[in-house]
Amino acid sequence: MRDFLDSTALMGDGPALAARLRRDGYLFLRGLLPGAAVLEVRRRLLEKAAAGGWLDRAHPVEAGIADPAAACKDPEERYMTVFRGIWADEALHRLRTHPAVLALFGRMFGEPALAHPMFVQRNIFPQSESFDFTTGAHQDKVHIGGATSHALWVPLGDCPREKGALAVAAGSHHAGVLETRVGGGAGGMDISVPIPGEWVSGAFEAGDALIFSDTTVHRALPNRSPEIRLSFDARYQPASQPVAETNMRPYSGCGTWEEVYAGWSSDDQQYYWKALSPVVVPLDRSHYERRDRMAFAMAESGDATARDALLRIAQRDPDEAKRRRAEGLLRGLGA
Ligand SMILES: O=C(O)CCC(=O)C(=O)O
Repeated sequence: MRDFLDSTALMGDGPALAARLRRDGYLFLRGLLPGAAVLEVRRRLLEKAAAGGWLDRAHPVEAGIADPAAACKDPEERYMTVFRGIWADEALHRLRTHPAVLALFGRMFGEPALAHPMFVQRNIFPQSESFDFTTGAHQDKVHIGGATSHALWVPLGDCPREKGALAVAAGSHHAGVLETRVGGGAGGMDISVPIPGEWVSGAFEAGDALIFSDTTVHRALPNRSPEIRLSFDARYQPASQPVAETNMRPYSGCGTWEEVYAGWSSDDQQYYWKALSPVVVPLDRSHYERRDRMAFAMAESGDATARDALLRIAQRDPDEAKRRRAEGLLRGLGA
């Protein structure tokens, strides 16, 4: 797999960045965020991971070495118990609204950028024979909805390929929204057709960032290191365009904004989006409905690969009857 094309030299030129993003579907930028700020967030999150029992006590917390016996994943309850405190971290939230990030998207959009209030923070335990949560090839559009948005993927600390760096299929965004099947990794909706474009990836240092469009196919490389791979991915769009309501809430399972902000030491960046008066629209749920029908059919025929999708339905679907059905099928699969 070839290295990302480095677009750092274009960082100050919004129209040139936008043109390259339109052409390739991604931008790799070194040092978009100050490395020290990223490492400080890493330190804060690792303290919480250690307190939650995720780390190997034989190593310093800063090394981030996982305790394999603690391996867990979103949305399992033992993951969420620790994750809620991690996701609420105020320094983490401020990283995705860092002035350098908002200014970059503003330059590209030619208008103020809205950072979606909802964003994802990921803690990917090392891959092993008994554990794998490697993100499969997917597009974000089906999850994010609304107007065209762009993702910012930032590893919290250095992230060589073998620690599970992200890879994108350059040029794949030109093909529009592709067919999906039930997948095991994040989101549970993987591409089911041949993927257009060329896969590229690279080694990230603290502060480096990857931007990609909501129809750019991307996936993670497996985490073959002994460390937990910490990262966040947030989404941005021109503030004048509609945003799906699901992006206005805290991350699923993390409570209300009041609960998230309750432990903050300052109100800096709380409810920052209100000043932009975003136009909020419903999420087009048809992609989830299709995935869920497939997951139910798979589970009914005893296919345990539907488990992660069923867990998401059981914990997150707004329809109670679907949540119950997913719970029943999970019991049937022995989960
Ligand atoms: O970090 C990962 O493993 C997946 C990230 C991703 O899918 C995204 O940023 O949209």
